Amino acid sequence: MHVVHSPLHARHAGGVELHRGQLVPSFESPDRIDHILRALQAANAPIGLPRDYPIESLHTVHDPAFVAFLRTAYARWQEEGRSGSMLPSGFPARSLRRDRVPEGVNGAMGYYAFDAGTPIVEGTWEAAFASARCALTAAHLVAEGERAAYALCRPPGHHAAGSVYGGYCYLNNAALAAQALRGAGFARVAVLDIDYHHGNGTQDIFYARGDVFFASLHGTPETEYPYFLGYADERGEGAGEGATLNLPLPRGTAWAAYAQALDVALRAIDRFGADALVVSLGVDTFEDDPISSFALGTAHFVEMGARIAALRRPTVLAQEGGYAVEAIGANVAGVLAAFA
Ligand code: Q9C
Ligand code: ZN
Repeated sequence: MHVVHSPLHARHAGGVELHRGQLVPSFESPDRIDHILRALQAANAPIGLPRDYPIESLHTVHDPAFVAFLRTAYARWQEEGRSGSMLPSGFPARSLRRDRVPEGVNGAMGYYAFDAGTPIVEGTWEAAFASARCALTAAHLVAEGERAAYALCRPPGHHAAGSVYGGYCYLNNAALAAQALRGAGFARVAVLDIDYHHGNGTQDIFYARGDVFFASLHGTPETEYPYFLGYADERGEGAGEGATLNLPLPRGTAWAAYAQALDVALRAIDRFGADALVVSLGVDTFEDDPISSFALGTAHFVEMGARIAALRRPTVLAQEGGYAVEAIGANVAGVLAAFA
């Protein structure tokens, strides 16, 4: 199975995040990718660079003004004499909704972000755009006839909506891949999000659409990030009514309950009649993940991949989270094994 990877991911480095009241080095670190690459090289997977795409190819799911903000934000920050990580400190919360982008870069940052855990550093744009190109390339490989392709995306994407970033995500790689598959002629596309955290961005992008099904298994938003979306009663709206399926699970969920929920999601995708599948592949469901609370072991990721591959749909897998760096390679390779 083709792996698409760009070394430009490493340009996104050195960021800090607000974590339990402290500024700490970002859990979403470049060495995650080194570990995944090593595991995939050991499995003899063919690894290639992403193709070139113009910035406009991001506008299939993202607002052009939002993309321009991400592209120019760090230069604007430097013009104000600052360095290090950009983090927002004020947000248009429920009582401040004017839906107006402030002129200054600090206000604009708060307008577009939804947390103080997603730093923009000097190389963030380059890395995020390269990550999106990995997903687009994987989608086009599948459109050209590959049975499956894996985009080694970093930074991840599923928390980013059309004009909102957060949760370590800037551009929504999985949504870009799903939309590219639609554009290539797959009439019905399903996104299966198995990251520990709810894929609020992907859900939002496709919420009112009946042609893209979104199914997600995740830690319940009652206690888990991103807190405000991912409840079971979110089922889509308008033409998308019934095309969103949320399966929130309690902290501590282990394989037996997880596997049952996974089968519910897979049956729904099958019933939807998906012509192609995008998997938001987070492995932060691992028992030793430092910021998550499920209890899956490395062997369970192999079983997970086998069940997903049994859907027998042309499949793009895009890397999302996973922060237990020592195990991330084995866990990702475990899911991918059934697609090899
Ligand atoms: N600072 C993904 O897995 N955590 N994103 C906020 C700790 C944010 C996870 C509290 C977790 C985002 C792609
Ligand atoms: Zn996650």
